[in-house]
Amino acid sequence: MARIAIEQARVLILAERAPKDVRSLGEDIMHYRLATALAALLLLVSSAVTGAQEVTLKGITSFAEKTLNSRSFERFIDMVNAEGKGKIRIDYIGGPKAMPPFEVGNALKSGVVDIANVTGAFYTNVFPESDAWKLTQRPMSELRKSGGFDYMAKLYDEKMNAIFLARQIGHTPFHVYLTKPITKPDLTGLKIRITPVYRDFFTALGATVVQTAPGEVYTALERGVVDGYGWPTAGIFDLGWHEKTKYRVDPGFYTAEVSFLINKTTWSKLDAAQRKVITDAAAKIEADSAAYEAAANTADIERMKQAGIQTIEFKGADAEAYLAKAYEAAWAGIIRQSPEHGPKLREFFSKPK
Ligand code: 173
Repeated sequence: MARIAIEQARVLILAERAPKDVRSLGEDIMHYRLATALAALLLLVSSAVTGAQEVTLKGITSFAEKTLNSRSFERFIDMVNAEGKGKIRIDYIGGPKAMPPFEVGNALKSGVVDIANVTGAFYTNVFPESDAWKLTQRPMSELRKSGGFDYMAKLYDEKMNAIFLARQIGHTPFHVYLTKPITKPDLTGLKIRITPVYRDFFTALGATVVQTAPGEVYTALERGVVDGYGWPTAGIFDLGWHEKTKYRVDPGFYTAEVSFLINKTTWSKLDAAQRKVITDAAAKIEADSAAYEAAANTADIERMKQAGIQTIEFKGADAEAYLAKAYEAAWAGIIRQSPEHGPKLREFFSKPK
């Protein structure tokens, strides 16, 4: 491309010289060199004025488009495309209709997509420790200083060829939602829909577990394939699950995580200005997430009440035992899968004793 431009400029400059009969060979060579240098200079100046070409990144979300867990990614894309005009833009490919959620991790690793909105539980096939984000009991701002974030960032680099940009969901617990009541923390005899987030805990509570993507939950409830499911505090109205849900179990446990990741090879090709557009927008979303989630959770708790969804609440020592079991079962699972990194992550992520 640059070579063609230089050649064209050289032809134009050379056309300006004296008629052939009054030129020497030495003059011709000198003219040729001068023309080449001038053309290259012109090209340099014009690209410095116009800036680098606009780069387009392919963006995917692992949650349904325009639903709670995708909305902050959509806000992020809008910010990048507005701030990055002429420099960088994200082409939003969409959600699970474009790509199954459990394939997003591999697609990001291989560069089939450049940027993804996804939770660790959906790519344990690529990087088992990713599911440990749910066990953070310290804010991201603290983890970014304590070394906990850097420890994970190194694993993202090594295992996933990815860079972790921002955690857009990080202040919301998960719950058990049921179609049948329970009277104590015991799911014996119940079939519960899971992802890796809930597997160890629900199994420890005696449930029979069935793993599905969120897009299959409604049908599983409708057909009675499951008696309940795990999900964060907010979002059950997005896909109509409230129609089939009778109970929410409190307290909630863990802290849901949904984050933006970018392919490292893609990242390495961006210049400083393009990277700044991305990191500024990502930081803004992470900083806003607490307020964003609090509003969504308050609204959905009220909406569940209005919809007649009853709360089954464990209190006092029962609640404590329930939560202790949740963390114990999950850490045991993480450490079983990653004896090397699991214990380190537990130290970084757990609340001070
Ligand atoms: O239940 C799920 O599909 C799941 O693992 C999850 C994780 C983070 C946010 C929402 C759902």
